[in-house]
Formats: sequence, C-alpha cells, structure tokens
Amino acid sequence: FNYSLGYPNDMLPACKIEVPERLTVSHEALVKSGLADRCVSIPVREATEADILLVHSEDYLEAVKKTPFMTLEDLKEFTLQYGDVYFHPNIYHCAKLAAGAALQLVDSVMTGKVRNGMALVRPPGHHSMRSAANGFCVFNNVAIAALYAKQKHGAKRVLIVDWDVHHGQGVQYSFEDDPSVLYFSWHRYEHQKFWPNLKESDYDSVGKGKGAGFNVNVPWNKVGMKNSDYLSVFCHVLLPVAYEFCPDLVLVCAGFDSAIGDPEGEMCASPDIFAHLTHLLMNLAGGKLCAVLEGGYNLTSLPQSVCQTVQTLLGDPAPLPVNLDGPCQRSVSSSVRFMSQMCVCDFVMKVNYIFLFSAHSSLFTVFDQLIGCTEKMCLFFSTLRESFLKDADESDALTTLSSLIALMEQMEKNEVCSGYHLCLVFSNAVPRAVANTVLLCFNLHELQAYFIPLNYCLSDLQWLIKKTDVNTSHVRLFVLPQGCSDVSGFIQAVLGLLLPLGYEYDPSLVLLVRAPESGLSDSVWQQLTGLLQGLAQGHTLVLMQEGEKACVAPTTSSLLGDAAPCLGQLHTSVPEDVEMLERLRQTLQVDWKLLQTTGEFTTATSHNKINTHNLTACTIVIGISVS
Ligand code: Q6M
Ligand code: ZN
Repeated sequence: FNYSLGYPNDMLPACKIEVPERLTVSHEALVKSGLADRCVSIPVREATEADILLVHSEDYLEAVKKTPFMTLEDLKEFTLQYGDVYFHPNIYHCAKLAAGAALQLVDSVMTGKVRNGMALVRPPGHHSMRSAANGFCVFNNVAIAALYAKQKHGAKRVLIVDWDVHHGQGVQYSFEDDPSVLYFSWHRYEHQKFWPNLKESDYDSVGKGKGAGFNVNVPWNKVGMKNSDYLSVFCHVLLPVAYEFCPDLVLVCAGFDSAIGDPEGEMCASPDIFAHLTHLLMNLAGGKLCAVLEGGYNLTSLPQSVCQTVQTLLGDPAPLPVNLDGPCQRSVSSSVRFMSQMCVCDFVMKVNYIFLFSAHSSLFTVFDQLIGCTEKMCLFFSTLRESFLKDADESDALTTLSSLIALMEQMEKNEVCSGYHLCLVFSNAVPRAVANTVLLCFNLHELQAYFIPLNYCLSDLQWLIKKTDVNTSHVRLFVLPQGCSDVSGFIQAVLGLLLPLGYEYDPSLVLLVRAPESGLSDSVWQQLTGLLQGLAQGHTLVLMQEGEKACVAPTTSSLLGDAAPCLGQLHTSVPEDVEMLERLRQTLQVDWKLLQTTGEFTTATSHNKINTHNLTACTIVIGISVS
C-alpha cells in the first residue's frame, strides 16, 4: 500500500476524485471483513529504472525523475503538457511504488508463492504512455508488469483484462503490434464523446501487424450498464477469446469506476459482479491472476468491490448474481454483435448433460447415510446393497435420488459447499433419477427446470421428453441432436451458451452429470466444473459412475477450488458446429436474454459505417489462430 499521495490544494481541479481515501477505505474494508487476515501481505518495492524502461522512454523517465525537485510553479507547467494528470512532488516516489507493487505481486504469483493476488496502488497506470503521463497515471503499472512477467518469468502469453470504466489507451498502445499480450478493455465511450475521446478506443481497433486480433475493445455507447451487460460481454466476447489465447498469466486492470455510484462511470453494475468477473478469470492461466487497482471513485462501492474481488481470489464462493435481466439491447456495441456471432461455436460432443434446477429439498426425506464430511466438501459414497445391484434400475435411481437430496439439504443449510456422488449403475438409473427429481419437484412446486442434455443416450432423452409435457410442466428440455467435434467447440458452447443460460436461470444448485466414457479429458472436465461453480453460490453436485474412479481426484480438486489446468491454445471451431450452436442460441434467445447478442445497432455516426470492412476487422479478433 502507498497512501501518501496527495495534491497541494491549488492543484486540485479535476483530480478531486483521485484521493488517498480510496486506498484507506479499501484497506479498512478488507481488515474489517476479515479478508486482510486471510491474505499474505507482500512487501512493496520501488520499480527500478530498468523496470520502468520496459514500457517508458528514457526521456520521459528523466523528466519525471526531476519532478520531486521542482517548484510548484514548474510542476504546474510540467503538468500542463499532459492530459488530466497532476504532479505532486511526491508522485515520482509513489508511482515507482505502484509499479513496484505490481511487480512484487507478479513475482509472488509466477513463482507460486501465492496463487493470485491484488495490488492496491496509487497512482493508477493504464492511461500512461511511453512518453506521456495521462489520466491520473504516471507509469503504466500493468503494462510494465506484463513485460516483466515475460522477461523475468518466461511468460509466453499474457492476458490483460481492463474492467476499469475508462479505456486504458496506454496499455493498448504498448501492445498494439504484440501478439504475446492480449488486451481486452470495455469502456464508457458514447460515440467518442467520453474521455479520452479517442477514435482508437472503438471496437474496430483490433491491433496492428502481428498483433492484429490481440486487442479487443468493447465501447459502451450508453451509461447505466448493468450486471447482465458485464456478464454477457464476458461470456460472449472476452472468455471465448481468452480461452483460445491460453495465457500463462492474467493481469487485471482492476478499476472499480465501472461499479454503481461512480461519478466517472455512471454505470449500474453492483459490487458483487466483480466476484463473478474474477471467478470467470480464475480458471485461466492455471489460476495465476494479478489484479492491480486502477480507478474507482465512489468511496462506498469501491471498497465493496475490492472486497468482492479479494474474497473471490481467496476461493470463497461468489454470491448469487443479482438483477440479471439481459443485456441492454441498444447499447451493446456492434462489436459484441459481430464478435459473438463469430465466437459462438460448436456444441458439446461427449458430456452427457448438465442439469440446473432449484432445490426445494426441505420437503424430501433423507434416506441415505452420509460418509465423511468436511467443512467445505462432502464426499458422498452411495453404498448400494447387493440386491439393488441386481434388481431394477429403480432401486439405484432411488438411492441416487436420496443421496442427492441428502447433499442438497446440506448445501441449502450451507453445511457443505459442493460434493460428488458415485452411482453404481449409471446408464439408465441416473437420467431417471434426475427426471424423477424434476417431476417430483414439479408436482410439489412450481419449479422451473431447464435441461441441457448434451448428447446423452437418445432413448433416455425420449423418455424424458415424453414425461415432460412442455406446456403443462415448467420443464424445458434442450436437446442437441449431435455433439461438437472437439475441445474448442465444447468450451465455446460452455462459455457462450451454458454459462449465460445458467447465470440467467440462477439455480440454487448445479447438478453436473458425467456419464461413463464421456470422452472428456480431465482438464476440460475441470474447466467445466470450475466455471459452473460461479453459479448457485458454488453449490455443485457431481454425479459420476462408480467405475470412473479416475475422475474422482480431478473432480475433488475442482470442487475444492483448485484452478483447472490449461487447455492449450485452441483452434477455431468447425463451421457446421458454429452454425449449429448459433441456431440453438437464436432459438433460445427468445426466452433467455443473456443469450441475446444481436441487439439492434445504435444509430449514431460511426456505427453507420459497419460494413464488410469492419466485419473483417472483427473477424480477426476471433480468428486468433494457433498457427
Ligand atoms: C477526469 C475528468 C474529470 C484510472 C482511471 C483514470 C481516469 C481519469 C479520468 C480523467 N478525466 N471530470 O482510468 O480511472
Ligand atoms: Zn477509470
């Protein structure tokens, strides 16, 4: 932490909001909530000149270096050559500490000393350029950290996610032609009317030369963006690209001026959305994530947002997302439209199905016994009697059902967070057990249940469909006739379809069924399990067949919050799958607003120019290819 950055009174004008209290209230909130105690504090250091020169020019460094010795008059004059930045005699020292803090964090994460972390720093960094201070920023903390991670720790690919409400043009410029650093930023834009008013903040700046496709801008042309808008852009734009990119490190330009109540952003996202944004990034790069504070000027929502971020980094389940009523049609930028159309890809080949539903378990009786229960995790093994084995499916189904209910009850009471169950007889019993659960629940309650069966044995599906009268029950069944062809397709389907659907459905439990010979590798399976834990406050229940003991360890590891292993760089999906998934999305989007990616265009100027040229540019963004 560095607190000591203040400005003399006569230099206050537009920087009234960038105050030392931003750090003190954030830190106090972390202490009060007990989160600070659970973190490892890393001592801060000053960035060296060599560190700073990774991004900045010698001339600029030399100039800034002189500022501590300048008279106030000279400082004023020095300040005037830059935009929206204010030099205090102490700012050079603070700026070195801010960059150094980011580097200390990168060191700790890259060496495995800590899993992830957050640096609370002032001044911020993402606007500062090679030879210019700008927008409260002196040195570009995150850009320096990215190059440092490459140079010192051999990171091959670094993903920078800039969720600050301003465009980090300094970061964009630093890596414009560099395919090893993927920069994503969303920002208030209002057709270039919002600061910093740059043409190059628009969606069609996708990078240059070899870096083409490695810069992703999502300009917001309206204020008031909500949780749904943020989640929608993560699911449909950022995450598909990020997974394909396969970073070795994720850096977050963590500005919280994108939260509600901020005087700069004027957005409406609640602080807890940052728990979800954080969670969604935590299975990339093997969990190596460094968040570095940028903006955030509302002294109420800032500390809350910081706490949500840190709490999630610590592995606590994210709270239920609130107010998800679909993205804002008219302002989701056109880039989202094109990009998501390009992104949404193949569908799932081999996982059997994922079943999201609300548990009303209080009405059920607990039949079965619970073996081995820890605070966070319950390992639940069904012990079927010999006779059950031989006899009808129904017995196994009943046992499975009762086991599930037992676990669900524990979850509802928050005695356990997640769990898995190994069923003895799988193929017929489980779908029926699950179906029974649905129907049982439905008979007792107005339960909405949505199925996403992914290529499960067709006879079972037909059985389910027959039992499930779409008109009278509140059960919906989505069937994909065939699965997807590969990992790329699977991940695209999960990110572009399953996650948004799950977020909007807002289940109280996620039941994840893995049928035998699912064909899923451990890493894909763990990604799926990890990502789904953003839903239902982390209440995930996994069903596997008892024969598949090899899956137990990876599943347990995921349920306990370990980051999933990387999938490797993904290639683009096959056209047939892209089409199939897009068709499905179009069908479902009638009911599911978070699947609506094709909002109408806004009418203003630059958007009339959408034509094949821009489409091509956007296509590049998605077509980040392995070769
Ligand atoms: C201020 C205009 C005041 C780190 C950051 C910095 C934002 C700088 C905003 C400058 N404009 N009415 O992105 O939050
Ligand atoms: Zn900002």
